[in-house]
Amino acid sequence: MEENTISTKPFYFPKENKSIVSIIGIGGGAGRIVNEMQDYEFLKRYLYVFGMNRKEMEELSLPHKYLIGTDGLGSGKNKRFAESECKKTLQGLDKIISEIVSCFVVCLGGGTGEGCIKTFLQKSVEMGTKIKLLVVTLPHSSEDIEKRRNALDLLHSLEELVDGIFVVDYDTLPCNTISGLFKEGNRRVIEFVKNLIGSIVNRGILCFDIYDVGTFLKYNSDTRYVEYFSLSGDINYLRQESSNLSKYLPSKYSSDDDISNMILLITFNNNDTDDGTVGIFLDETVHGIMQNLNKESNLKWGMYNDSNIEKNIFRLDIFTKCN
Ligand SMILES: Nc1nc2c(ncn2[C@@H]2O[C@H](COP(=O)(O)OP(=O)(O)OP(=O)(O)O)[C@@H](O)[C@H]2O)c(=O)[nH]1
Ligand SMILES: [Mg+2]
Repeated sequence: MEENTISTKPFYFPKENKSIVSIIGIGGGAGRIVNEMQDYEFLKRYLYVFGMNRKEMEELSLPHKYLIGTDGLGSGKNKRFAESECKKTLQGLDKIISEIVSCFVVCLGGGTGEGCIKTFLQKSVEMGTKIKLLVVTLPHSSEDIEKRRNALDLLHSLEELVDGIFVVDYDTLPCNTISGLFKEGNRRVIEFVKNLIGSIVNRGILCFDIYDVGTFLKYNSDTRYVEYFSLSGDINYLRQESSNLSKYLPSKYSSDDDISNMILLITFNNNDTDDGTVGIFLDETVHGIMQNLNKESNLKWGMYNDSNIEKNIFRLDIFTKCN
């Protein structure tokens, strides 16, 4: 059977999947987001999509896509139906869910994603996956208040099954149209996944490993929610911005002191940027960030090369947890 045709049988799985990472989109919106992640060559091999709507899935170009249920006609917005179809076709999921890092993407608010996510997560817990990440979008209030409330309740009930959660809340995005919201939602989910997974699987100048991310997620903080933002510019700009990082965090955090855990990824053009500039940048910006953080906070940093970045420009990808 060709892998890029959607199977009418419940699932088709490759025989061997020893991948250290799997990124799994469940439902229509999540499927489109994960499909878009193919733009990044290094992510391609980790991508999987599951859905119930055959027509929607035919529009995706990624090779590993699987139908939940047998008819491909959708969930009818019925979470219970989606859940029971998902449970029936669970066998073989252990070939796709990685035992090392599994990242599940769901756009909350629909029948398929909301109906199936718990089953996937429970399977991952059963398999003993070391790092279980959940990335969700929350429906906009204008879509339906009740839908949003249900999504928040479901999200709360999933907390105990995962190590880390990243939320893109449509109510907080600066967009006026639904298509604008979805575009920005896609972008934010992709940036988060690309940069966090990239820090593990890409070789850097000063690298990160899975246990660094595991420590960030599991220790020194009671929350599972991760905040993420990115800053990019020259030394002067970054020195100034990094002196008050809390302005990039949700308003419930009042100062850099609230940050309990941080992963700082520094990316620049190592072939072009002068060593002296890198040294000053590290001394001033990175050291400055460390000094502003609470003494008990746990900071891990890594350095990566990107030859597409302009000379003497640095990008900081910042993941934080706040208590
Ligand atoms: N970022 C983004 N969000 C989307 C997109 N499509 C839908 N959404 C959001 O995702 C929510 C759920 O929609 P779907 O992903 O289609 O739902 P589903 O899981 O496929 O479930 P059903 O369609 O009910 O079977 C919506 O309420 C929107 O808020 C998309 O293409 N991009
Ligand atoms: Mg859908």
